[in-house]
Amino acid sequence: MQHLIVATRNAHKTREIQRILGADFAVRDLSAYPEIPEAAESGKTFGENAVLKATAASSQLPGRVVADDSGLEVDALGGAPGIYSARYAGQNATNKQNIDKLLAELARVERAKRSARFRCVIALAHGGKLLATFEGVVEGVIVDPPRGRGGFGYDPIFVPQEFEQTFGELPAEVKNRISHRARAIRLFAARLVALKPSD
Ligand code: ITT
Repeated sequence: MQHLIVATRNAHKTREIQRILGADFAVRDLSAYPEIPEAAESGKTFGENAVLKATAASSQLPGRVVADDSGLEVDALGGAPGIYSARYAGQNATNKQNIDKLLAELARVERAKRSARFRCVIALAHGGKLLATFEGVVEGVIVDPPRGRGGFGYDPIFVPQEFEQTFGELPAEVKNRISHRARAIRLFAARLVALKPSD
């Protein structure tokens, strides 16, 4: 059994990462460490923000720490909301408020031009030092109105390529096989095999 701390306060991410990694891993997140302050996400890319979160948390925690920075890039909006996905409609915005804003911005964009992708960068750190980053992407399109109650965030408006249903409608097993997060986490898990036990 491998123990892993995910430097997130988003329980949806934690659950997905646990399911993607499977029963060989015991995953905990920062809900077990309320004393650790929230890292400032001041980077300009998913990678920079993932590194900031992972190194800040791992300087205060034992063992390996990973952080996930992720979001949705909509081509017709020049890649927005991108790194601002969680706070697109403002600090503390709800998923519904973010989705409503995105669909309003896309109102005049024809269906054929609604391509988008989810991107996830996983940063792995130990003792405050970055060890590696891993990136995963899933391509798809934005649909309106939202469909399905599964997943979180923008899942009800994202249909992955080669599927008809949104991530909100697809079973969690399917999302966790093909998602941006699944791809980044699988690269991470493959690298773990090559790391020394002390890393
Ligand atoms: P932490 O920083 O504590 O990890 P967060 O939710 O603030 O949690 P991010 O800054 O990485 O994390 O923002 C990610 C946002 O991108 C998330 O809140 C969703 O709005 C969106 N997002 C990321 N992955 C997603 C997914 O799998 N499905 C739907 N939306 C997703």
